Parts: sequence; C-alpha cells; structure tokens
Amino acid sequence: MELNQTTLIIGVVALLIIGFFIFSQATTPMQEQMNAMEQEMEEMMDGEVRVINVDGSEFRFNPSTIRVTKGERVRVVFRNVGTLPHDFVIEGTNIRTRIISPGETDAVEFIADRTGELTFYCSVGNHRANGMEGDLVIE
Ligand SMILES: [Cu+2]
Repeated sequence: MELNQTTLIIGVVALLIIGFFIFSQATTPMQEQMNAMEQEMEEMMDGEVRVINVDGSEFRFNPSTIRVTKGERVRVVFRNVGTLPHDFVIEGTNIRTRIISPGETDAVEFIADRTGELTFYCSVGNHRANGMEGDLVIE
C-alpha cells in the first residue's frame, strides 16, 4: 500500500495547526492575564478581612482581649451564647452590633486605622459594670 505524499503532508500540516491551536489556547497572554486577575481577586477576598469571633454571655466576652494590626480590616462576629440580650460596642466609636437575643449573631466591620487600646463592652443594663467589657489592642 502506497502512501500518497500529498495526503501525508496535509496530515502533518493539519496536526501542526491543531497542535499550535491547542498550545496557543492554553498559554495566550490573555489567558495568563485572566488567571492572574482571578488569583488576585481570590487573595483579596480571602486576605482582606480579619475575622474575629467573639462570644458574649453573663457577664463576659470571650475572648476579652482582641489584638489586631494597624491598617487591618476587621470583622467582629459577635455571638450571644448567654441567656440575656447582649451587644458589642467599641467605646468612643460608632461601632456597635445590634442588641441580640441568646443564640443570635451580629457582625461589625471596621478598619483599625490607628494604634492604641480601645475598650469594648455590652451596653445592655448594668452588664458592663458586672464585667462585660474587654480590650481591643491595635498594634
Ligand atoms: Cu450584655
């Protein structure tokens, strides 16, 4: 059986074109750029917010000291694990959760834009006087 030379050449050329097409699809600068952007966005989504879980009960916060770094975007997720309503308020700011019922969760988000030590507390009744307060340290 004799192989037609023209057919062979066409076949080889076709394979080269297909190969080049697949190769260029995988590595075009556009594709690389898209991958890089996608990765960057994922990093932003993951790395941008520092999430801190704080539990409130009678009459304490756990943890009672929160340490963050200046410049961080902080999200405090406050969960009421007690039997009375509670909230989470940062003294000297307008950062506060709603007063939430036992079992509920509310969150506040802020940027720790200066170093120092702030106090957080529960504004319900005499909870703070009973010890429901803590320190927010921004280093
Ligand atoms: Cu309280």
